[in-house]
Amino acid sequence: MQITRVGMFLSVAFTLAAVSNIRAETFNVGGAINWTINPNFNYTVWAKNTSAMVGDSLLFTYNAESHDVKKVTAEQYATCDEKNYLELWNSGADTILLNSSGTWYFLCSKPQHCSLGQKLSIDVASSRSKAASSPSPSPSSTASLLPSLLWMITLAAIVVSFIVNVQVYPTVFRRLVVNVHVSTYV
Ligand SMILES: [Cu+2]
Repeated sequence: MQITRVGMFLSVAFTLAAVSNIRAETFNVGGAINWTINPNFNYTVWAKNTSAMVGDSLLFTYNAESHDVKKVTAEQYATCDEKNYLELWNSGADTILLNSSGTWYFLCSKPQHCSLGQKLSIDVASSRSKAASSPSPSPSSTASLLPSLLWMITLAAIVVSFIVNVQVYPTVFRRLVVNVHVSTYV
């Protein structure tokens, strides 16, 4: 009975570790600048430094009285067509799930905002490896550190679960050690 619970602890730890390996990311559009008019800031250049993949999300943060977010086509993006759009968000804190690969286009539909630079095109890869292998101006980005970091989290989860098992079920653990010991030398 208790052995089963130890097994459950371990499987939960493994599941958490597995989930953390594929966990989606949320990118705050524009970083500290957020979503605004800033002629010196290029949102598409910002996007090239992210490595967005299907399942990730974009968070648009802005003053809802001054801005909005419209998902548009490539043509609407190129011409700053602020009237036509595919989808509109205007809460001031919009999380948009990137549920398909390819290039996504966004702009602010307030007059002149798009032509003043409040527009974003972002490439969404179908997998993290493709996103990481796409050309990036900064090769030492956090994306390359991510896999090893996730392995460390995985190991930590296993170690923590082990320690918890030892403390919660000391007798079971002792029995487990004996079993392992015995089976090793049989
Ligand atoms: Cu705007």
